[in-house]
Amino acid sequence: MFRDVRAGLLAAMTIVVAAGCGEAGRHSAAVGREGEAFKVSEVASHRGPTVAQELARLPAPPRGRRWRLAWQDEFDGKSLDAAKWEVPPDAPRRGAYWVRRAIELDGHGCLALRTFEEDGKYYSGCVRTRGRFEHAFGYYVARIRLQRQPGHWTAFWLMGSSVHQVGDEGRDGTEIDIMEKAWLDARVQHALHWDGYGEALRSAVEVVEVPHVMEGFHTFALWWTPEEYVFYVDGRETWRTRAGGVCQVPLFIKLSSEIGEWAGDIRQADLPDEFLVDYVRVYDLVNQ
Ligand SMILES: [Ca+2]
Repeated sequence: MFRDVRAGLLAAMTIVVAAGCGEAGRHSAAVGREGEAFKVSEVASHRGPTVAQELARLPAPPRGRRWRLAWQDEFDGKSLDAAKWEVPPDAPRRGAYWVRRAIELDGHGCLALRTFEEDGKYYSGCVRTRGRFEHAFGYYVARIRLQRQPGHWTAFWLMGSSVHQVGDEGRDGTEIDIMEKAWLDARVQHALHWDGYGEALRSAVEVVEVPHVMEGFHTFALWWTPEEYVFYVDGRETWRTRAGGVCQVPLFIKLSSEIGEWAGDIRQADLPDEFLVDYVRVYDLVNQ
């Protein structure tokens, strides 16, 4: 994914800390920018929300419309569902490698993308829904526990082949980075890239601060409409933009970990490290 760092408006965010993937764990209350405490989780088991619970928390739909689940993977099985996800062929990626053996289900309801070192070479992984689920508009959400070590960055993003086309701004294809995490502090990046990756490349980037984002699981989401993009962390709006004219074509979902200096020095990392994804869900607006 293209990397372009711009210091952005810092948005103080609330947190939801909970152990995930079905494991019991701790959770804690959080205080938002306005000082109000938010109820953390009504889920006694400390699991993430069910679809029914999440539906009740989604942003209010426009009048006469309601949300309906369009696609999901809860990662509850023993192996990655090949009907939902494509794994790119093992290949070099930015001086390291994306390999299939970096990808597994952890047996506790999560997809694990592992970053590891062998014989001085570094490996990480990527999965994508290309050719399986390519979709325009809707509410895209993933529940994630971020990496712990420096030198690699994780991302939940949308991509399509038409992003490489130059012209018509981002309407004919935009890389939408719902979450990029290159830092081990509170910063989270949202980004849009369009008109290819050459001289015509245009980008819009927002960096927000999410206290305690490095602890436990958090949801990262995008509400993509024909008119605008709205980004969320833990259900709280973090960025709203129409940059690039808003993509009007279907995109596929990607989850990835990449090695690079943007995220620090991988040689300082205590490996293996992992990036856990409890679920990815996509909701559509439909008529009531
Ligand atoms: Ca799960």
